[in-house]
Amino acid sequence: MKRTIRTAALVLFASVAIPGLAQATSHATLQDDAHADVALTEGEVRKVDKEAKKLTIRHGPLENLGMPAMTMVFQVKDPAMLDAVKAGDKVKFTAARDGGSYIVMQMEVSK
Ligand SMILES: [Cu+2]
Repeated sequence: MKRTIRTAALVLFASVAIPGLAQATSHATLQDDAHADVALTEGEVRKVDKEAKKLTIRHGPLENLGMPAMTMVFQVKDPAMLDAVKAGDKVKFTAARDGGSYIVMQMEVSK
């Protein structure tokens, strides 16, 4: 009898705890997508590919994405970003993840 009660309590706990966990996870994802209060990261444009609408950027750590410094290809939120920079330009930018790709959300050219 005691054992049955304990099992029932465990099942009840699991059914309450697991949806709570799922909610916390999706909330964190939404915050990343909204990139609220994401700090600007420094980078250097290595390549501008206007046809593919992509930028290759050597970037510092992107803390919101848990990414260390590296050189990689980004898509751009606004194609006008491709006209604003050329290879060798120093930039400050924020990026977000969209499935398997990364998108420059905001970018400033450093003088
Ligand atoms: Cu990277």
